[in-house]
Amino acid sequence: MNIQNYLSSIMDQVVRRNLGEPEFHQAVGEVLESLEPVLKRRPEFVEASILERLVEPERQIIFRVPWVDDKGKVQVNRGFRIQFSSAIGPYKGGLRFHPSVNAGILKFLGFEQIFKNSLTSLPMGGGKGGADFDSKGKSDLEVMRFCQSFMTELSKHIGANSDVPAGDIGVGGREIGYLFGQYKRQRDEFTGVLTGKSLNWGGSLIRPEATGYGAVYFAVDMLATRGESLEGKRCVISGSGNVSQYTAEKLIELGAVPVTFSDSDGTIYDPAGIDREKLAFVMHLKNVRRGRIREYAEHFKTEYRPGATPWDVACDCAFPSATQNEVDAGDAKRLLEGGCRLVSEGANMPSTPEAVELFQQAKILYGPGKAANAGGVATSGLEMSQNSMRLNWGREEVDARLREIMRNIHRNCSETAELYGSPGNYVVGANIAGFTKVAEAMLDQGVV
Ligand code: NDP
Ligand code: 2IT
Repeated sequence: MNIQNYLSSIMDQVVRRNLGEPEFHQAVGEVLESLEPVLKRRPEFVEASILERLVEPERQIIFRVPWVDDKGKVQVNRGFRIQFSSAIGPYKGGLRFHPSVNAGILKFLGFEQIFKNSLTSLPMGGGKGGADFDSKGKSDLEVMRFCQSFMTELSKHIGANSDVPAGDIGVGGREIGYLFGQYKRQRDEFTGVLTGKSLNWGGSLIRPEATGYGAVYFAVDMLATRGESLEGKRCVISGSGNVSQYTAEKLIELGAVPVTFSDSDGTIYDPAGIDREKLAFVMHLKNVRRGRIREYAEHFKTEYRPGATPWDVACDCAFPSATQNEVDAGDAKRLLEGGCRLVSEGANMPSTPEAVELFQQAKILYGPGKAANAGGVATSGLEMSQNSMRLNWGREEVDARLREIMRNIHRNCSETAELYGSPGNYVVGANIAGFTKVAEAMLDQGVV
């Protein structure tokens, strides 16, 4: 059989079955493009229709989330959980609360999560969920009532051994607390059903830091292949949430110079560099006061670019850490022209296919999200282990495990890319390595 025709027939089917879901088509397309060489070597995957099965979520749950706002008015949101693949472990993946959330976006995220989780080497399947809820401008009590209503339905479908959600955009420590409280109340169970919990009720040290730290560790390992380090490198970061903040923290620790943060309103550019003190201001601004990044520029008297992204700031390294498709072909060109030689993706699918193509043509170090940001979910896996054992590891132990996991992901992606004839191509390496383990598990488990 002609593998290319086979792959396009699968893509056609995905588009037909999931009309109007461009992000999902994009995520599937990017993976399928990498798989030709592995399907040639492993015809048993084609015979067993592994791909046809893998692109169809095992289960999709969509539910109404009614809640009462502070004025006493009933509001209704739509909640989702996409249980994509349980081939190698319980469904695992975050919850996103953002007005843009829809089935297609969560399917793209759930699909990516399958391969990312496989790369971590921990036993976790892929899933994602969330709601089209906008927490901006909502009071704590409104957020709590929303979370309680959301969990009232979600709790029927998740469990410590079946599906373990965590945070993502719009879901941080505060939301995980409210969600966990409601789960416990409904099920009368104190179990590790969510990760990203607070430390004194089952959370893991380093989980808040893990995605950002991991994206920087991945950058360190990519740079090492060219005999370079992060020391003195000027770095642009997008977003100013969880991933962006801890990316900056680790960069500062390693002697690099972060110079930007952004949010959906604009970008701050601080040519003198964001240091520990300025980062503490951002953490308080974003995590406690829940304000806008513009205030950084007002406070530290630096530049604020309303409506802009950070990609036209000259840099050595870029860490896209906000959202999908935030770097397009024009942005990629500007980054390359500004001297950027490394992109490590803290966000999921932040670069469009055209941008990825440009990075690869320019032969810069390009770490795709499913490899570079896997540290977050990996540390969620470590939180699950600690919950099962009912004990807590120390900070250094968890960080050492995270470091080791990121090193192994880097090595696995590199070696796999080399083995399949695309040395230095972390996209091919991540897709093939992540896929092969899941495909083999599916073969072992029969037609399910
Ligand atoms: P947060 O909610 O903490 O922060 C999100 C940041 O991105 C905010 O600054 C937000 O700005 C900005 N942002 C979100 N959506 C948009 C948009 N449509 N346009 C412009 N800016 C936007 O989320 P996280 O830091 O947790 O997540 C960031 C990215 O990292 C996401 O892609 C997520 O999927 C990915 N990720 C997260 C992991 C985790 O452990 N948290 C793990 C792996 C990946 P504003 O406040 O204005 O909305
Ligand atoms: O995209 C992701 O990997 C996450 N949002 C983290 C998922 C998790 O289960 O920790």
